Amino acid sequence: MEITRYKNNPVLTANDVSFCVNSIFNAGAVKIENEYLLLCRVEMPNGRSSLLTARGADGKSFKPELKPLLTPEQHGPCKEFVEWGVEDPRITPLEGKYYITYTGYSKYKPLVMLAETDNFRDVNILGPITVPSNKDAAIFPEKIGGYYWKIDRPTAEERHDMWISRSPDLLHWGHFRVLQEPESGSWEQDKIGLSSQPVKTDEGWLMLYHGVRGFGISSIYKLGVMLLDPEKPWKVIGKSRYPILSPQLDYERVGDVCNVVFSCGWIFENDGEVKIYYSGADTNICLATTTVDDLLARCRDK
Ligand code: BMA
Repeated sequence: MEITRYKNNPVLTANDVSFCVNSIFNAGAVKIENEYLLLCRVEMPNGRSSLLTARGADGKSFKPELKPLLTPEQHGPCKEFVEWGVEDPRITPLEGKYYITYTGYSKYKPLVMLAETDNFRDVNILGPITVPSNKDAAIFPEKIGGYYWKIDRPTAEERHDMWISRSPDLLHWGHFRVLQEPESGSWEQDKIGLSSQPVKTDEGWLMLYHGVRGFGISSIYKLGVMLLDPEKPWKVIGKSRYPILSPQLDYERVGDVCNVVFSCGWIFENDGEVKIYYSGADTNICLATTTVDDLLARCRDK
């Protein structure tokens, strides 16, 4: 059975934005004290994306700010790597700050950018933390074994595996290892990539991922969940056998890219509920809910 969609989906569409955008989708998510914050990708009329903050008090309704938090233009010396847009942010709370990993898109192909913020009003852009081609990255929310860790998806030579690496300072990365390959002959056989930032649970690091399979002339994007060893995060110790969410409703099937559910973030509530923010058809922002217990049980269903 799939996780529960919010009955009033979508929670945000282009009509909710006060300036002209083609679409709003693929939002990073974080709860700061009692405020829910989404950092949303907005595709501007010229087809290039910026990142826009939206805030809300209940996790179900959001008000977008009047202007983007991060645009390609404000990237100074890194501008050439993001000239075609900034996309798909993931947010990790770490050592009292929020680290945003996002895709910089340009003629050089996608790469992973890192920025830090205290409050989502001012951002400090730290620069690229991969070479192209790479995307779908997030940092772990604490050091493990004395290092920072990140997951990403290099796409060299047309392979689409998830990788993990470590760093002493968040800027210099090494000890690269393959974390997970797509499972042949299944719903994720063409490619997989990290979706949400990893979150610590009693059983290990939980994270969402997306899996893609081509059908006829198009592809279907679905969501799954994975569990990583608490001390050895390069070891996958559990993985959902079936997708936890797949495109079924009109707002997931029809849009700029049809048959897509894609997530960049989730929020863990104190009572065990998990709010998963996802986008349907690269065109809106939606909410689905489940619990930590349910996600852990799915990871045991090998
Ligand atoms: C991925 C990314 C996402 C997008 C998804 C589905 O490769 O480009 O931004 O949501 O494809 O189109």
